[in-house]
Amino acid sequence: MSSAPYSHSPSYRSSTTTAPEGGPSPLFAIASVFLGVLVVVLAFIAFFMWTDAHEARDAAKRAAAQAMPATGQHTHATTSANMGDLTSYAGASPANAMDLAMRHKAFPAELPAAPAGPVARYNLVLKDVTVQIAPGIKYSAWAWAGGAPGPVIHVRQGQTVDITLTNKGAIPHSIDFHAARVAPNIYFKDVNPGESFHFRFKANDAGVFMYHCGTKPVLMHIANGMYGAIVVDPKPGVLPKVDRNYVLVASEWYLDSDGLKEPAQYNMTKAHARQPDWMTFNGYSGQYVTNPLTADPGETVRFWVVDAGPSIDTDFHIVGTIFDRAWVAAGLTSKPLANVQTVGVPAGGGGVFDVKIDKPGLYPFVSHAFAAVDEGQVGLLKVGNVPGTMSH
Ligand SMILES: [Cu+2]
Repeated sequence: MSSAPYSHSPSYRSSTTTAPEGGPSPLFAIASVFLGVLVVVLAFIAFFMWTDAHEARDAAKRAAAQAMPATGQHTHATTSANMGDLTSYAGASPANAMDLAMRHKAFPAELPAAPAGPVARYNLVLKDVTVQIAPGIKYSAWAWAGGAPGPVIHVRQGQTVDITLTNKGAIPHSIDFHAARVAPNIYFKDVNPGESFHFRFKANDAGVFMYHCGTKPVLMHIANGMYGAIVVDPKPGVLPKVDRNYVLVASEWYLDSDGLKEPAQYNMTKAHARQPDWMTFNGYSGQYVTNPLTADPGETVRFWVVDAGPSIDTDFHIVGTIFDRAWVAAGLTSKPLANVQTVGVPAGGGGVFDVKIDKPGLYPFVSHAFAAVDEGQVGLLKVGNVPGTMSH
């Protein structure tokens, strides 16, 4: 795209520099008549092309209208519902926000142990639940029995993942595992309210992957809290040993009200505009600022980061240090980047980051796209026994 002005300017210059000087010659007059005819012919061609395009557009509109019922009741429900406006509720907080923040029980970021044996069984329950996404901010979520994100699933490469998905919500939902190589129409199918669905897949690819509800409109189901992370350990010896493992799921929230008195609901207009009110790690704004993740000086810490989106990337960075190793896109079979400052994790993607910090202190981890920090995508890694917390 940026080369367009350069490719245009030489031809513009050459046409001006070769224009005839002085009075018109007979040859120039003939050329003018010819050009005049050509313009008329071109105008006709353009008119017919426009007519064709117009008809094609009408046909596309008719096809889209016919396709509408097939996309399900949810699309219909959301288009007829109040879509909301772009009024921002970022930073809304009650008078006792600090007290609430201190009392909030943080989502456990420590990577849980992978189950032993050849099969890892998980029961996942989808539920309509009111969650807190920031101190004093309530949100009507479609999420999991424990809120959003869903439980961290941890398996070993080659293990069979055995999933039972139970839908205790009011509308159909589904689950899409990015770690699976399976036919989506069979495995990621909609599960009706009150029903369960059981399936298995083999975790053949190591890494950290997103899982999410894939029911339409997917934007709304993810934005409402239906996402989580699955860690697939590679074979022993592939990754260097570390002292601590933390899992962070980045996401954003789009609100139709401040959520202080009544739970806020999803706002489709903001979601389409990609203008969130809150952005979080593990579902709650700044929860690891008041409840920092910890490490001892000299330890190596591994962060398994998934960006659930639904639409905004996270630019992962730890203030005051540099990642010793970064597996971009979590492809653990390739060589990691060494000594990098900030690595983008795309919406729907993951990354693995190793960092060794020798000096005691409070090290903020952020999405360095700083609007994300203002909206809550920030936490602290507390290295050593240092007092207090800090905001960044
Ligand atoms: Cu859903």
